[in-house]
Amino acid sequence: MLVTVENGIATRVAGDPDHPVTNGFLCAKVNRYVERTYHHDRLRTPLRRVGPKGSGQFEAITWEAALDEIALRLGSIAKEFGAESILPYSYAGTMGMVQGSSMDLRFFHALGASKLDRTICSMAGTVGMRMTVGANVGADGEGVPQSDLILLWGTNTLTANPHLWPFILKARERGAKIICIDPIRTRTALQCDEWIPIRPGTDAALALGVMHVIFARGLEDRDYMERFTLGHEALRERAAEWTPERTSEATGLPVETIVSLGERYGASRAAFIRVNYGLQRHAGGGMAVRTIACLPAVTGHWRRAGGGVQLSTSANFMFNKAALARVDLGPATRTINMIRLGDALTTADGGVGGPPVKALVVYNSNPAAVAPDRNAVTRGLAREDLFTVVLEHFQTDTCDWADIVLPATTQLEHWDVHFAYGHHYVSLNQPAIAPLGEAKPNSEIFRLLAARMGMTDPAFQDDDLALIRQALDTGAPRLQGVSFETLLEKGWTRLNVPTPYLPYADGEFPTPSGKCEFYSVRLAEMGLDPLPTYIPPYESVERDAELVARYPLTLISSPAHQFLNTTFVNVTSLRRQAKEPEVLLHPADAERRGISVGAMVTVRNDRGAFLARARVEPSIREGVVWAPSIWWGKLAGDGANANQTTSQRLTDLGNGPVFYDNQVEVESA
Ligand SMILES: Nc1nc2c(c(=O)[nH]1)N[C@H]1C(S)=C(S)[C@@H](COP(=O)(O)OP(=O)(O)OC[C@H]3O[C@@H](n4cnc5c(=O)[nH]c(N)nc54)[C@H](O)[C@@H]3O)O[C@H]1N2
Ligand SMILES: Nc1nc2c(c(=O)[nH]1)N[C@H]1C(S)=C(S)[C@@H](COP(=O)(O)OP(=O)(O)OC[C@H]3O[C@@H](n4cnc5c(=O)[nH]c(N)nc54)[C@H](O)[C@@H]3O)O[C@H]1N2
Ligand SMILES: [Mo]
Repeated sequence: MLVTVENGIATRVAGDPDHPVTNGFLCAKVNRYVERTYHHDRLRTPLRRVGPKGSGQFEAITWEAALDEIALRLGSIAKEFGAESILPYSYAGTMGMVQGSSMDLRFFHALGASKLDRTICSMAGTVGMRMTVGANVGADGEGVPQSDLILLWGTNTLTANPHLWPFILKARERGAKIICIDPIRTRTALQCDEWIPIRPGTDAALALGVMHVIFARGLEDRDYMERFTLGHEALRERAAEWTPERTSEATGLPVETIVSLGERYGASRAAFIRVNYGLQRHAGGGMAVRTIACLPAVTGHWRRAGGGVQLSTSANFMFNKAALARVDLGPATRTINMIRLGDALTTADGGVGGPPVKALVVYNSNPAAVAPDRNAVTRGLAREDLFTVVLEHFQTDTCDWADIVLPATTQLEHWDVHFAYGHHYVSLNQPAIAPLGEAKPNSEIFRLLAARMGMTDPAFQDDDLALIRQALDTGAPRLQGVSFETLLEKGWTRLNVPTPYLPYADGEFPTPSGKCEFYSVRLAEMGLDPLPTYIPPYESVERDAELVARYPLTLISSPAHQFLNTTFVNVTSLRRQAKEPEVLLHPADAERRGISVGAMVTVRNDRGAFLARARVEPSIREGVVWAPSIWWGKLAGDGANANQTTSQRLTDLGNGPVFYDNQVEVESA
């Protein structure tokens, strides 16, 4: 991202035209980063609560007063209940190593606070990849122009990852077909050659059905399987069970669709499968990703540029995370899964044993809106005896529950270094403007807090530039040639991998066996099916017919085009485009309920409810509804959002969230 600065004021942001992936353009949201940065609601001073909890009434205080109060309260809570009663909470506000995974972690480690298992986004799929190919490393998007078939599988590319699109268009120019597998006909599906409206949570069944067709037609690459995979005979037997008829029953897709997909995938030479995180937000999300990840090893597509599966490229960025986090600064402690925040705040033992959570320190996250089972989270945040600190740009839903709010700098105002999860370039984030008001970088805030709390280890003296150098200081071959100096030169540097990068062209899978593990000993040891398998959603006819009878619609609350999780919801121009909370229904589902276009409806289940304006279009699978998300509760008419209805249950692998494994009913309000 390039920033134009005039007289110390940022006036424009633009994509770097020289960057091979950014390619001169930014996404719809980040295009508005200047508007967001100078928004009249930007927090400019520390704040202390003056009204009742949740009222959002604050007074401005000095940094001295804020830091003194936090140090005093955390100190006395640690003394009375043990430091594990303090819980940090952070996630994707910034994913920079300096502002999200360094001084903050050092501080909480030295304090002896509970650790946070940061699972809310990607863990099911990440573990699914690890168990299969060995790491969350997949095909290179820069190979896509050489693909002859593209499957956008559970991903809304034009919204969530638009920088992949130009590569897809190049492949299309050369004759590649693009297929979108998604219960919703998203703006991405509209641009594809074909839309496969799968029943949510059944992708593993579809992948097994595709394998069935491949084996039945003899379209597999035997040589690749024999040399580079483990358990291909067992996989062949498993796939044999997944006839197109059985697959059709599980996925709700016609037999012909399954056969045709299997034949085309099997006949292609270098199919690119972009799975993303949307499809793993179901009970069997880990297995779903694992099963799909087996496909290019069955057909040998990993051999060729443009072939393979990409969930992420992130594991290629082998930054020196241990040196940044310094877990050695403190004692071993308990770990709390961030998805279970509702439980953690409303039980006497944090939900996992040990002391109650008495202090919550939030940064880079808006848990009052993004965490599942929002009613439980809110009950927790409302506790009079909970001391809550939030580091933020804006007074979010979470800030409303805080005792102290601290103003943080934005991307334009601080240093950082970034990994990526869709490409292979390290980015340096240089400050373009001075911090607004009294805002400080997260790193500086935790440095100051460490000093206030008497933490004298030299690790707390490192400044942001030292932290960037430490992040890059590793022996990892893929980071060779990536240094602070090379990054300063043009802002970004490609990892030390070829273009395009073919991670598994010659096997070399980083698994225990060195092969792609169709059969996984590790999964067997965990008591799970060692072979790819279909695990139905929790809230499905297969597992809970009674619940599905009461709540027959599956709610998907994936991102609105204009929002980045809850970031940007308060940016006026973007919220205007998003209009108001909406829910998309299939005409047949709307008719059955007497719901007409534009009607206000209640979306509800046993966990909670929210209001939305009905959109009625055939661009969604029957039985599925879509609420573009994630709204700030307080910017929605009823103070509610989709997470009112989502559950704290966990996925099969990685203890991830099941946001879209969520049955609801919709009725006129
Ligand atoms: N504009 C925008 N871009 C973003 C984000 C954002 O909030 N806004 N968030 C960023 C983040 S943090 C992430 S993790 C990524 C997420 O980006 P994606 O991985 O693309 O994930 P989602 O948007 O959650 O879901 C993508 C699609 O999966 C579909 N889907 C849901 N369930 C299933 C299923 O069971 N099977 C199949 N086949 N499809 C299913 C949904 O209908 C949706 O269209 O995007 C990043 N980019
Ligand atoms: N229902 C439903 N829920 C979901 C999802 C979904 O699809 N549906 N998606 C899930 C996913 S994939 C994810 S990743 C999570 C994301 O959940 P979060 O990580 O909480 O992401 P955001 O909602 O964007 O909130 C990030 C906050 O960090 C702040 N921030 C940004 N930069 C900085 C900084 O430098 N310093 C400080 N102190 N603050 C900063 C922003 O102002 C913003 O308020 O939500 C999850 N929740
Ligand atoms: Mo995410």
